[in-house]
Amino acid sequence: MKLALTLGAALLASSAAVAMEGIDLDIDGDGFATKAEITQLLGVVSRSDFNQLDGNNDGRLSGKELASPGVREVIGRYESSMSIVHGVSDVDLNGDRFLTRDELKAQYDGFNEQDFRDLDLNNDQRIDAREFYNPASQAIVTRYEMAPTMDLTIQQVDMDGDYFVSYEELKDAFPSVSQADFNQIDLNNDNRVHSVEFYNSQAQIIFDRTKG
Ligand SMILES: [Ca+2]
Ligand SMILES: [Ca+2]
Ligand SMILES: [Ca+2]
Ligand SMILES: [Ca+2]
Repeated sequence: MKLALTLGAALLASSAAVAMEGIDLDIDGDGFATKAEITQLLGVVSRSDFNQLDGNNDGRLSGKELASPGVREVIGRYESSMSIVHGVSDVDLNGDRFLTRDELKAQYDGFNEQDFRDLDLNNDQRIDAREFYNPASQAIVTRYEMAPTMDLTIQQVDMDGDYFVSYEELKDAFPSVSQADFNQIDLNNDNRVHSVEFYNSQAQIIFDRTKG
C-alpha cells in the first residue's frame, strides 16, 4: 500500500497528473461505462472497487454513478498503472465529447496540423474518445503537456510501436544508458517506459547525459 502511494506520488510529481473524470470512462458515449471500457482506461480494476461504484449492481456504471465523487478516488488508485492518462474532459471545452482543433490548441500550445491528422483516424475533422484514447494520441498530447520543446519523440525510440520504451529500445537510442538509469526513468517499475515517464524532466536529464 505504501509502495503504491509512493509511485502514484512520483507520477504526479512528474507534472502530468492523470486527468480522467468519471464521464471519460464511458468511451462510446452510450451513457454507461462497462467493465470493458473501464479496463481499457484504468487497467484491471478490482471487484471491490467496481462494486463500490456500481450502486445498483447491474454490472455497469450509469451516468449518475460515474458522477459520484467515489469515481475520482477509484481512478486515483490506478494512476500509477494507467497507460491512458488524458481524458476527453481535459480538453473538451464545450462538453460535446468531441475535440476540435481549437479545443486542442487551447489546451496544448502550438498543437500542429500534422498531429491533428495523426489523431483524427477517420478524417472527420474532430477527435472522438476512441481516437483520443489511442496510445499514439496519448503519446502526442503527453509531449505537448510535458516537454513541448524536446526534439526527440517517444515514437523515434519506440521501435516496435507499442508506445512503451523497453530497456533495449532505450539502449539503441542512448548507447551509454545503464539499467540503473532505465530503472530511474521507469517510475512505476513495470519495466517499460510510458510517454509520461519518457517526457518527465528526470528522464530528460538522463537522455542529455547519455546521448551520442
Ligand atoms: Ca459506454
Ligand atoms: Ca468539444
Ligand atoms: Ca475523427
Ligand atoms: Ca513504466
